This record gives sequence, C-alpha cells and structure tokens, in this order.
Amino acid sequence: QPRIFSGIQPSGGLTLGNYLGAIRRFVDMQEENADRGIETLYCMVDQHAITVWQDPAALTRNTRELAAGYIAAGLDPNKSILFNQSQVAAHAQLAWIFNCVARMGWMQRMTQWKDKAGKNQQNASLGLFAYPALMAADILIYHATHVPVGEDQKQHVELTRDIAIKFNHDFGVDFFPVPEPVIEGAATRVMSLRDGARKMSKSDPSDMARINMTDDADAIASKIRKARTDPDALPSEAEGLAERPEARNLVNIYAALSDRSIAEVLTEVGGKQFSEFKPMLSELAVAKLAPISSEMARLMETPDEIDAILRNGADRARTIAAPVLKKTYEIVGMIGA
Ligand code: AQP
Repeated sequence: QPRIFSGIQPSGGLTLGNYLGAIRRFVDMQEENADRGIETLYCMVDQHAITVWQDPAALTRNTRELAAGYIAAGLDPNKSILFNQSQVAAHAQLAWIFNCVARMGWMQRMTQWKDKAGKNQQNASLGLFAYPALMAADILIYHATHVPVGEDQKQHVELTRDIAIKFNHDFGVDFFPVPEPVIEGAATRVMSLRDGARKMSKSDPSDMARINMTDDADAIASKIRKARTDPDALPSEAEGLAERPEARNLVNIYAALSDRSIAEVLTEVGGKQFSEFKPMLSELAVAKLAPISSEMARLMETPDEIDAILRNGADRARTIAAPVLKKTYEIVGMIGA
C-alpha cells in the first residue's frame, strides 16, 4: 500500500526553495492521492532542526509558522496528516534502532554532514552526524513508500533505502519497504540569489540570498533587483544558460512560478536585459507569494488553532506508527512497546 511522507525543518523561515522544491509537490501529491485512500503525512521536523543550535522561542515560532505555511500553501488537515516530529515519540525510538543498523562510513559520506559540520567536525553535534538515521525513522515508521523532496535530500532518501535493506537483511525479514524519492517539478534545486553555485537555504547567513515566504512586496523586489547576474542579455534557448548559473536560476524560478518550461519562458524573455526581466520576475513572485504570506499571517494570529491541528495530526500519526514500532521491537528481540 503506497503511503507518502515528507518533512521540513523549522530551522528558520520558509524559503522560496522550500516552497517550489517541496511544499508545492506536497500539495500536488495530497490532491492526487486523497481520493484514492493513500495517506499523505507531512511533518515539521523539529528534532532535525535542533541538530544545530536553535533559540527555543524561535523554534516554537518557526514550527507554527511552518505549519501555517503548509496550510496556506494548500495542505488540508482533513486530507493530510500534519504534525510535529517531537510529538510522536516513535520517530526517536525507531531512530535509535537505526543508529545501530547504519554504519559510521555511510554517515561520513553525506554531503549535508560535510557541508554543515564544515572543517570543525569535532565540534558538530552527534545529532547532526546521525541526522540521516532519524530521517530514515521518520519515513519508515509509517512504512512510507514515496518521499517528495528537493534534489539536495536525494542522498538521504537513498541512505534510508540502505537502512531498510540492511535491517531486512540482518533480521531476515521483509518488513520495511524500500522507499522512493520523488524529485519532480521545475524547481527541484533553487539557488541562492547571491551565488548561483549554492542552494537557497533558510539558514544562509545572508537574508539577501533567499526569498522568504513572509517577505513583503518591497523586500521581494529589492532582493531580486540586487540578485547577482551577469551583464549579458537573456538567451532565447535553454542551452544559452548552461554556463550562466545565476541567469539560469532566475529563469528557472520564473518558469516554476508561472508553471511553464524554461524553453517557453525564453521564447518570451529571450533577448531582454536583466533590467527588464527582473521587474517581471518580481511582479510574478509577489503575485504568487502574497496570497500565501497573507494567509500565513492570518493563521499566525491564532496559534492555538495551529497547535490543535498539530495535536490532532500527531494523534493520527501515532496510530499508524505504534504497530510498526511494536513489530520492530519484536523483530529485534526486545520485550517492549
Ligand atoms: N533551494 C532549494 N531548492 C529546492 N528544494 C529545496 N529544499 C530546501 N531548499 C531547497 C527542499 O525543502 C525540503 C525541506 O528542507 P529542510 O528544511 O528539511 O532542509 P534543507 O534541505 O537543509 O533546507 P534549507 O532551507 O537549506 O534548511 P537549512 O538551512 O536549515 O539547512 C526538502 O525536501 C528540501 O529538499
């Protein structure tokens, strides 16, 4: 039976990258599956967020804001199960078992670990190193089969597959499904506005590098106006963007926001200078994002309602997770759950 799971870290405000790379796909998958009895579970992964320091009050606010972003973008608590990771203890319980299945070498190869730990790995948290085992538990505690993510998370979903396969092999069972990453859509990798070689990220120290879902029209226009570009006009064919990462990124964002292909967009804007294209992009971004950000702001006025939605989602998630954890403990030989 297919089941869909994904999550986002409340480690800052939502970015356009999270929206185009992940949330829009979450909504599509909700709509494609709600009538087919296939469950979609979408989580705020606060336990992942704390693998790097989070101010406690900011974590609470960011978690609610992320939930508001999910709902404002079209996730419906009646169609999808929306909850906060730490509300369902089974994630951490299964993660411990997976910490004992996964190998150190697998974790050491993860590019996110290398990027986030940087040169000073000795000083990174143990949780940051073990992050992919918790992510495997997030997915497999629901026997999820499909995981919509942006391109940067592909390696972690592959590691989840390795953990499922090794667990099944070690214990001689066919218990955990081997899930598939679903990396689709026009913008699986939105890049920083300041550097076309880095992905747009909520934890980038420069706020000018990203468009936040809560940015107002002026902020969006100013960030796009100041976005790094090259001096040439836009090409009329996609090949002309091959060596121009910043130009490609802006065209790609335009294409994704307008639900068109890069080729179609270039037919319209090929030959234009950035001075002409950037205002077009700003106008489109504001038109698409303003309704979402104003709905987010409205939802944030009643945090109790957000919390109630998450509590209800967590109750439903626990019901699915409990028998999976019980069976896992049995397989491992634990007298538990
Ligand atoms: N720039 C991006 N383009 C496309 N998809 C993206 N995603 C993130 N950035 C982009 C996708 O959003 C989902 C949630 O990501 P996450 O919060 O779990 O962690 P992340 O990938 O590390 O995202 P950030 O924004 O860069 O957070 P920080 O700065 O805290 O690390 C995932 O599906 C991801 O692929």
